Amino acid sequence: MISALAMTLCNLSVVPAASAAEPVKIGFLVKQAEEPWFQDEWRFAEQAAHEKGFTLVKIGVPNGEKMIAAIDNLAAQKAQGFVICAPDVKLGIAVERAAKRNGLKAMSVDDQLVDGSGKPISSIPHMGISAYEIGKQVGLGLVDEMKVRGWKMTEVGAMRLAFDQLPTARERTQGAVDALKAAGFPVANIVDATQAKTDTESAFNAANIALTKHAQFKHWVVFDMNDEAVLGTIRATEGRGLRSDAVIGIGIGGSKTALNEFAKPSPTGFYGTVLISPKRHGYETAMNMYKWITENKVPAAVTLTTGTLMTRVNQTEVRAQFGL
Ligand code: FCA
Repeated sequence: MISALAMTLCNLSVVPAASAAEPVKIGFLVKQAEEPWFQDEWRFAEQAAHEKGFTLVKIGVPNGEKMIAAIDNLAAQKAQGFVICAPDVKLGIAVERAAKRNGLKAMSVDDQLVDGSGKPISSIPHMGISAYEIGKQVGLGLVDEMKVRGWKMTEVGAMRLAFDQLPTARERTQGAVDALKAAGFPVANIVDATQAKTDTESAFNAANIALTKHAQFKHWVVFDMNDEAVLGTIRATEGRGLRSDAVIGIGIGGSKTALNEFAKPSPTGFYGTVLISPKRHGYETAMNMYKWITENKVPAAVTLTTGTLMTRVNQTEVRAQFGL
């Protein structure tokens, strides 16, 4: 009797131990692997992998086809889950289906996946930035620096680099527009330049067209969804002979794209960025996925992270606050 009970207990304890012993493998899929922000996310996800002893599989997924192939490939490699920033948030249902089909847990980072009607997909936990608030910080930073420079707002053009099909991009720039308006910036001076893609080159091209159309402004403030787009716009202003004292650009991100600009011997029009946390987005998402797999602890449905305005002057101290 006792030995039968002991056997049962022993068997019970063997079951979870056996599954826990299976090596944990987690995918980290990003839309633009060449962008420093995503490389930082990967680096911090690797840190979680080292700490917990799981394998991190990093895959760039620049389009839908590559994305589906990557998810199927993860399953073939016996991964248990993945974190994803998809190339297009409208691929949400496709991600959800591919994960289900393969028995993989999925969570999104940065860009929240949506269904056919544009509603966030609730079965996929998400970590993103508090886009509108961070956009407002950008706008306030621009207003403050215009005051420092003693600019007359009527002589200033505000360039919004737009990528409105991506909700987080739209919310970020809307926050900046609202902060400018609240400070009395003339609405008629706000110019939209639409990016075809969210990279520096697309921003450069879009900004060039807008600068040609609106040559009347003496000064410019520049804002958009990330540092890469501000950088492209700043290069376009330089190409038109606008000096750094005539342009104030504030990005969002704070990774190498911004740091390289701050490291130049003299300031450029890239005045600042709102630093956001690649550590939280990389380390924490990977860790949450690990706990979901090993402890069945489902991550929070939505986590939104904050940012802090960083310039070449306060960069060391702001980065330290973020553990960078
Ligand atoms: C989006 C952008 C990235 C970064 C991230 C937090 O995915 O494309 O540049 O800003 O959000």
